[in-house]
Amino acid sequence: MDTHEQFMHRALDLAKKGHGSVSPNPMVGCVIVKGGKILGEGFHQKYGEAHAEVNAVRSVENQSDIAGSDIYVTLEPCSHYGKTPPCAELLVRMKPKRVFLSSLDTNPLVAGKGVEILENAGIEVQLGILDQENRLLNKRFFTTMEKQRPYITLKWAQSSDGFIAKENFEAIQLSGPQSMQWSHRLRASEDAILVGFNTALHDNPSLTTRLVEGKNPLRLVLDQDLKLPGSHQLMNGKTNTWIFNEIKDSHENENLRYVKINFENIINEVISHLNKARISSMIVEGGAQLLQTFIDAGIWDEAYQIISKTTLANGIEAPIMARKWDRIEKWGEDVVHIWEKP
Ligand code: AOF
Ligand code: ZN
Repeated sequence: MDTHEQFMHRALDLAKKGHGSVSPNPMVGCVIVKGGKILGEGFHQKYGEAHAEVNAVRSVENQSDIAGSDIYVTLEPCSHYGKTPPCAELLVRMKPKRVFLSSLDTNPLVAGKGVEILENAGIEVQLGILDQENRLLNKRFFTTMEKQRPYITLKWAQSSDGFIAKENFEAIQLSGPQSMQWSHRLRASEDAILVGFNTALHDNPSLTTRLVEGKNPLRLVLDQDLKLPGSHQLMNGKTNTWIFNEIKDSHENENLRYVKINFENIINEVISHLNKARISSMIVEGGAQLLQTFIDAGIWDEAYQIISKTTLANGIEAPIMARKWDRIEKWGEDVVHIWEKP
């Protein structure tokens, strides 16, 4: 690793400290270096508050020392007046010699204008240091900016003979304890989780993170004709839930909202509501038909097929992927096929 990568690595490590408190903003870190030594550093700590560059500049006692320095930022400094003034202009005032960046900010409000401000001020800009690492870290942010939709993870468990459920939907536990832990951790890291009507009705899931520490995702359920019994877990008002349906639009209580959509175009309708609410990631947990709709439309980013040792002999067929998996893992007794992209 060269020196530039080392400092950018430090900036990325700082960025990661914002995990869980900056969404839907990106995690961003910044390091100010002079004479081979770190003069100051900072990261974006909380949504709506100071950006990484501001915190890094503030961390330097005598700000005139920043003149002639090298500044490492994991994202192109912003050029817009948002909740805070433009970071690119702040950096220009600090008169660094060079600015090193991981990735361009593909937010249309920025998209190259930050680099332009720096270069117009005579500052040398180098782009692309640890770009891939940063794009992976901020996969949710970049997906919302570039695809106008949340980052989507598909996930299901199936029997060794390819069934996702019994014909009569009788509840059956397919995945083992290790897979369950993983899926609760996944729930804690994503903003929302979607299930279809049959899954909600027959499995009566709670879709919470009760096995791990972490926030519950926004629960989303498709209930076209509002047939889900009020006694079901998804209706318990314990955590934020939206019921997509064709009948009404209303806020029932603090945690229960009905959202009217057109079921002919489910994926686009759901996505557009999530996009408006700035929900930047979603897990699709089933059932088979809903997962297959996302697979066929090619609208997803990662997929996990958890294969249990159990056989069912007949039942509801699991979703079919169009190509072979990218990675295979063993989680306890379960074999997991992972697709890293469509
Ligand atoms: C930076 N440094 O640390 C971050 C940036 O609403 P605001 O003002 O907080 O602006 C949010 C947008 O700013 C966000 O969508 C992204 O384009 C950029 N985030 N930019 O220079 C930072 N977090
Ligand atoms: Zn900024």
